[in-house]
Amino acid sequence: MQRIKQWNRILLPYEQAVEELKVKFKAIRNEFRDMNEYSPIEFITGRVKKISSILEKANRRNVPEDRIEDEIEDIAGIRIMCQFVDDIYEVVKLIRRRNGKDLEIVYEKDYIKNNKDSGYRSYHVIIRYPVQTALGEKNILAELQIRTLAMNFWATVEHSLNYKYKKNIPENVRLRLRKAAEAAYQLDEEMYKIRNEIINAQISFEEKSNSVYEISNNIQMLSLFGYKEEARMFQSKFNNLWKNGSLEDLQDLSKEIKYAIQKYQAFE
Ligand code: 0O2
Ligand code: 0O2
Repeated sequence: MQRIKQWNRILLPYEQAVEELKVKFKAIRNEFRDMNEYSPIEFITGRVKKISSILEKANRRNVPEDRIEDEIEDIAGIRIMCQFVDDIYEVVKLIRRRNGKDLEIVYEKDYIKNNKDSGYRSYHVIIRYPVQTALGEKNILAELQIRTLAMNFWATVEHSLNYKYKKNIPENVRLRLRKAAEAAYQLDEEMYKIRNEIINAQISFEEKSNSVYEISNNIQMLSLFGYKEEARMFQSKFNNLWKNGSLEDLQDLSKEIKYAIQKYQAFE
């Protein structure tokens, strides 16, 4: 009982750190949203490890109780979920920019480029984080896990199966989990490709609209300046390109009309 009380006291700054870090990462997400910009952070969760799990991990790793706070790095854990793998590296950059300011990076582990045997993928950053307590500043270790929604789905299910089987998952299930991890990786890749195709299609649509707008305006201008024959000729060229022309064809026509306007202006 006394031991639990003592641990509850030890864990107080860890709870404070988790709350503060959640607020800080949520603030980053909200800033992007307020600027109407895409946020690399989808959502954040956090937890303080249960006392029983801390002691079990310490026991498994032969860590004496007075070394637990220095050697168990994930007593405070923050999980940052992203839509795409690229977003994970954006978040890592954001964290690195804060290194030496409100946190200190101890080390990083890239389980995306080097996934674990289980199939686990995520990016881990171990930080030292200062917490202001009633007794002064306390520096604690915290683990930031950054992963995509697909990685999180896989890790959550795998973690609960490990719990169910008390870490003795049958070999055939382990194999299927590895395959499922590969499927989650493929899903991340495919969603990223689809997203990029949509973004590129949007950019191309906007550029096409801009060219069409420019061409129509400039043809009208030619007509207003009295170059009706030329305006008719460009209008007919434009009518041919309007439905089937490529973006490059439209941009070339737009340049041609602008050049003609400059030429006629020079004569006036
Ligand atoms: P928002 O704006 O709704 O995303 P809290 O005390 O609320 O700060 P707590 O108690 O840790 O945080 O909550 P929890 O259950 O860990 O979830 C943290 C945030 O993640 C919550 O949002 C959840 O809505 C969100 N969340 C959890 N799972 C998912 C998920 O699968 N998809 C999405 N998109 N969000 C999820 P907030 O903090 O209320 O803010
Ligand atoms: P929790 O709170 O139950 O998630 P280890 O000694 O292998 O336990 P280590 O060396 O401290 O761990 O760090 P590691 O391997 O970098 O990862 C620590 C955390 O990453 C784990 O915490 C998990 O949250 C997550 N993780 C690592 N490998 C796997 C995996 O194969 N599957 C899943 N689902 N998660 C993994 P804990 O200790 O399990 O705590």
